[in-house]
Formats: sequence, structure tokens, C-alpha cells
Amino acid sequence: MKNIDSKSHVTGKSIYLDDIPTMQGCLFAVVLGSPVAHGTIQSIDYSKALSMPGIVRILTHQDIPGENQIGGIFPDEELLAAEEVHFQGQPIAVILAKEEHLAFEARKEIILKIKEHPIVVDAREAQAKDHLIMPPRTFRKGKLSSAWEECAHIIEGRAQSNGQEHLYLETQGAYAMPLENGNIKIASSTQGPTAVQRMAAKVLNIGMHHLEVDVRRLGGGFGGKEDQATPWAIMAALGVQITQQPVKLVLNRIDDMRMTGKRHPYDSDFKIGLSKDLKIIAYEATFYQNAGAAADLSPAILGRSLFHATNSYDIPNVQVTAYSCKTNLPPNTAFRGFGGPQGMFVIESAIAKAAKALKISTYQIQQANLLQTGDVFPYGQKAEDVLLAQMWTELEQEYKLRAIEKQIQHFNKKNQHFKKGFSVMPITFGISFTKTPMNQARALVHIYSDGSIGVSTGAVEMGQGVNTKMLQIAADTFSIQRSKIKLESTNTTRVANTSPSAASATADLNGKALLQACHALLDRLLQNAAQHFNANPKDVFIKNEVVYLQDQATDLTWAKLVDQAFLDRVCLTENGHYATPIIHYDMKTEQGTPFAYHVYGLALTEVTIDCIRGTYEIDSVKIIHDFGKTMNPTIDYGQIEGGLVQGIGWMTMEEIRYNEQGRLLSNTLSTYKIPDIYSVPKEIKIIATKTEGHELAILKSKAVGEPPLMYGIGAYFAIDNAIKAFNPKANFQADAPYTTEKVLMNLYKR
Ligand code: LUZ
Ligand code: MOS
Repeated sequence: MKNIDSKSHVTGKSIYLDDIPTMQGCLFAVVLGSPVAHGTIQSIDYSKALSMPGIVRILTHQDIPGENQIGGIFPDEELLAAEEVHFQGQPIAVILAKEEHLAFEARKEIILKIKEHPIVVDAREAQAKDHLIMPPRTFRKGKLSSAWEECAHIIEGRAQSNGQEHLYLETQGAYAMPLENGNIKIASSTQGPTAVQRMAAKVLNIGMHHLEVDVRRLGGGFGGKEDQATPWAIMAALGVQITQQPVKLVLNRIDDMRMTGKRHPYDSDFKIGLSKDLKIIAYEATFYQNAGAAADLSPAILGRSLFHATNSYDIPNVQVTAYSCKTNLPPNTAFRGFGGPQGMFVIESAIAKAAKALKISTYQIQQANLLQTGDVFPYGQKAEDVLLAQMWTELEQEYKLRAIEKQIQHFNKKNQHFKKGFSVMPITFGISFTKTPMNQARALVHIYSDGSIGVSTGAVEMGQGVNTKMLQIAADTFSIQRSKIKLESTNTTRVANTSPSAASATADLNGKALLQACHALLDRLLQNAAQHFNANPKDVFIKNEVVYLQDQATDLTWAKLVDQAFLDRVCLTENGHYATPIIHYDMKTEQGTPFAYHVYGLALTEVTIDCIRGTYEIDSVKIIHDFGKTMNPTIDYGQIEGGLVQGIGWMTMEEIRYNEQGRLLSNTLSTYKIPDIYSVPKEIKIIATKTEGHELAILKSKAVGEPPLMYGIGAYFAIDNAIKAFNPKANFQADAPYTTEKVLMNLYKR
């Protein structure tokens, strides 16, 4: 089944936030951000700006009737800076104008006097100064101190990975409108409608019931709108509360890039110990997470780095500590993988460095330590249905790992200026929000009296195809035509208290809730049919809109059955609720079963580098992936391709640069480069490994949103291996992204 949105997307008819027609009297909002990264506001002169044509009002912290606070995990972030600013671009005021360009003009005329303070932009420096978001967290397994003595080889090093700009096609934005009696409706480009509702209520000092948040779809989120869609929506709502006029706030690209946080850069130390036969006996790491100026989701992201610190390997002795470091950068936030990729990059760096020291192929160490069913993760969860060994066999048989290694060696002997490299990247990714209470969802289903259906869930469609999956679930449960079903927008008045669409868990959680609602309605309808047939409900079923009695088609169609049930006053509306069973976690002991299940996979990446220019091409990525039983191959394969390319971008070409004053230099599409059609892999192959799937996955179709991003990490090590083939003196450096400049420098390192 194709994505239900594909036709309206390609014909430009899909409605995004900016396509919502604005009402008469709509005001346009532009945000004034701090020009300095750290300082005390001494005075702001708005007088000239306020006198300019079309300027209606300028909102500041003084206009906030409730709490000036948007911190989700810790209350450490103001909506509008009152006295201190902590990063460049931090919102200080919101200009409301009759036309957007007038607000931009006025913004230039606001005179700010800010006393500047010293800044910190480096995570290690922040940690040394004790600028921490929260106390460090440590995961432990076995006994590290004595384990080192058993090791034949001990390798230490450092690994750095840079941030990543989300670069959703649709920038952050919201459109808020006044309803009667102080009620406000907010259309928001958010992954978390409830987060917007809850925070806006706090800032506006009204009950959540006064706020209705509606989300049709997003032009991409990638985690960037899990938490950070909220401030813009609140600013728009505040504008409505104060002016009683509709307010639209859409960030332009440059404001979006400089005002919002990104994937967290990590700087880490590692120490890995191996036995003579390449078993990893001990692993120790310290992560320095660059959180930026406020907590945002950093504490949860830090947790996921720890959960995925050992990636796909069984290691008996582990100690990993993570610091969330406060710096004067925009608060960094969720990004596809949510800290997992950063943790995995460190252990992959450790293994790659160890392999280079031992002069063996990295995959020999990887293969010798692959996780197996029954192994216990450092956080106490037992690994279930681990498919990695089976996948490794497929890697050798289907993709001819060893033959490729030989071909590459041969190529490198024959060619002087081009060198090839390859790598294997295993992934193991836990599915569930690591904060157990967030693993719940609801769905609301109306069957209309003509037999058509409206479905609402808490899932936000952001291009990942979740609405298509929801529609599939409803259509298949009732066995009716898909055209009879409409997926409604995600709206807090229809589905309340939603978790954000995140953690790869949206289809699982909302799909299970929807399945439950559909089954309840179906049972009711079959009961009604049975009553009229004078039969046992067990003997009645629906297939292709026809009601069957004891395997015989009857005259009763779906439409007639619904009409009959309605006349019999049967309730044709149902609400489903789902909460993931079995999961639990204790933060005090750092032990539990936080994940419903894990997703596994392997990727084989081949690259060719031009050793004169330092440029490179990704020749192929060959993946073996654990879909469970995919409920929609078109969507799931698309997610793999997209995630992979996004991961490759993070590891190779996407380079975020701040200057010493904390100003974002890579703030446009000309200075921040993401993969394009020329830089994507020349070939992507995906094999679905044979498996039964998992009961806690929707229709046994495993989560597919985030895991494939981490296949992209393989590109880093494939490039490094190719460099080594050209220059044996090249440094092993774990310093992502591997930009062309870095490749070139390392090619000629002496
Ligand atoms: N968001 C969150 C996430 O709040 N908790 C998580 O565990 C998570 N994991 C991945 C992506 N977003
Ligand atoms: Mo996400 S990083 O699942 O919003």
C-alpha cells in the first residue's frame, strides 16, 4: 500500500502549516533573538520599532501572565529572556505586525544593551568548570577494575562526533487563533501536541482545556520538533491572548537554524580491553555531551547514549559515565536516534582503533563479540530474539563479505590515486521511550451511519507514513475498503495526553490503541449481526464488506450492517487505550527492562576515495535488517533509505560550526551541506532477515524510524580504512564528520 499522502504531496495539495488560510486580522510574529551568547540585559529600546508602520505590539517577558518557563524535564529555560541571555539567538521579544516583512524591518530598529559575560562552548571545558545540567550517570556491569588484568590488549582513545541540523523542509511554526471565552486554538508544526498544550497553559496561566492544539502533518521533524516546536506555538498563543487577533509565527530558515538546538555533539574517552582471541573483556567510556544552554531533552538523550553504549556486543565488564555539559549554545535536542548514535560511535571507534593496532579487520572483533539471545545488557535487560549471528551468515552468503574484502585489497594494490575501503556496522536499538510512563497512547474511532470511518490517534504524521499504517490497521480489522476511512488531524480535544511522536514507537503505541478500538467496534457489530441472524457471534465475520455467516456470504453488507446497528442504537464510537506491558526501569540502580524489544541489523558499506582531492563516493550500502514482519514494505524500506542517508550525512559532510563568540557560522544551506543526489550511495540494497517479528510490535512489524540512521556510522569507518590503504601513517581519528578537508589532511599525514 502506497503512502496515502503521496498523490497530494507530489501535486502540492497537501496542507502544511503555511498552507492554512489565514483569517482576517491575522498578525505576523517575528522573534528577536539575543545577539550575544552570554550576558545581562541592561536596557532595550523598543520605541523606534514600535513607531514603525504596521507594528501592533512587541511582547516581552513582562507580558507573560503565567510562568515564563518552557523547560520540559527541568524548569531552566525561559520563553522570553528576562535578565540574562545564555545563547545567541535566545528569544527576547516577539514583534507582532500586520505584515511579516514589517516585523522584520522593525526588528532591526530595536536597540539592545547587553553586558557580555565570558562564554563556554566546549563540553569538556564546561565539565571541568562544573557547569553541568545534572549529576553524571553511570552504567556498570561486571567488575571493571580486575578485568583489565585479564586483557591481552588494551587500547585507549578519544572519539568526537559533531552535532547535526535537523533541516526539516518545513521550518518551525505555529498559527494561533482566538475562540470564544479566552479559548485558543493552535495549529502547530509539532511532534508533541500535548507538550505544546501543557506548556502554553502554564505560560498563559490558563487550564489546558482552554487550548486546542491541532496538527495536520509536518514537513519533517527528525526530533527537532519533539520539544522545540513548543516555544513558537506559545509565542503565537500569547500574542492571541493579548491582542485577541490571530497570530502566525513561522521561522525563516536562518532564524530556525540559529535559534534552535541540534543533535548533541559528544566528546568521549574510551578504553577497551581484548583477550587473545578477540573477546572484548572490558569497556570503559566517558561521554561529554554538549547540552547547550538549557536542559531541554538532554537528560533523556544522555540516558539513551548509555543504553546503547555497547551497541550490538556482549561485554562482561562495562563502566560508562556520561556528563551533560552546559554551554552557551542553543539547547541541543532530540534528533533521530536520540543519543544512541553518539554512544554507538564511541564503541565502534574503540573497536576500529583496536583492530588497527592489532592489524586485523575490524569485523573480526565485531563478529567475535556479537550479542546473542540471553545475553544481558549493562542495564539489566535480557536480549531476546537476537538475530545478529543469523544476519552475519547472510552478510557472508548474500553479500559476500570476504570476497568484497579481497576485491578491495586487489583494487587498492592496482590503483594509486583511488583507494577503496569497507566497513560493517551492526546495530541494536531499543524500542520504547526510556521513560516508562511515556509509553501509552490512545485512539478514537467513529463509524458514521453510512459506514465510513473517521480515525483519530495521538500519532503525528511527519512524512514517516504513520497515518498510512493507521489506515491500514483500521481497514484490515474491519475488512473494508481503505477509501472508506479518513485519518483525522492529530488534535488534543480528540486524543488527549499524548506522548510525542518519537522514539520510533509511534506506530506501535498508537497502532495498538487503534487496533483495540477497532476490535471493540467490530465485536459490537458482529454481535448485532448475530442477533439479527439469530446466530452465535462466533460464526459471523466480515470479509471485503460482506457479512459471512458460517462461512457463507449473506445479503448483509458492511454499510447495511452499520445502518442496522445504528437503528438498534449500538454505540459506533470507541476509544482505545494502550500501555506497553512488561517494561519498567529503576534509575537508582540503573537496572530494568526499559525496552519492549530491540531492532537488529547489519550494514556493509563500501567507499572509494580520490586520494588527490580527498573527495569520496559511497559505492554501496548493503543492509540486512530486522523488520519483524513488515506491515508496509514501501514505507519501511523508505525509512531505511532515508535514515541511512541522514546518518551518512551526519558522519561525512554535515558540519556545524560555531565561532568563538558562540555564533552559528553554518547557518544557511550554502554553508551547511546535507547529502544530495550526487552524494547518496550509488547502490543501496536491503534484505529483510527472516523472522517472526515481535508481539509488542504493531502487527509484528517492528519499529523502523530511528534504527537505520545508525547504519550511516559505517561510512565513517569505511572512509578511514580507505585512507589507511593510501597512507599507512594516517592517524586513526574518530572525529566525525569525515569532511573532505579532514580526509585530505589525513591522506598526507606524515
Ligand atoms: N524521546 C523521549 C525519544 O522522550 N524518550 C526517548 O526514549 C526517545 N527515544 C528516541 C527518540 N525520542
Ligand atoms: Mo525523536 S529523536 O524519536 O523525536
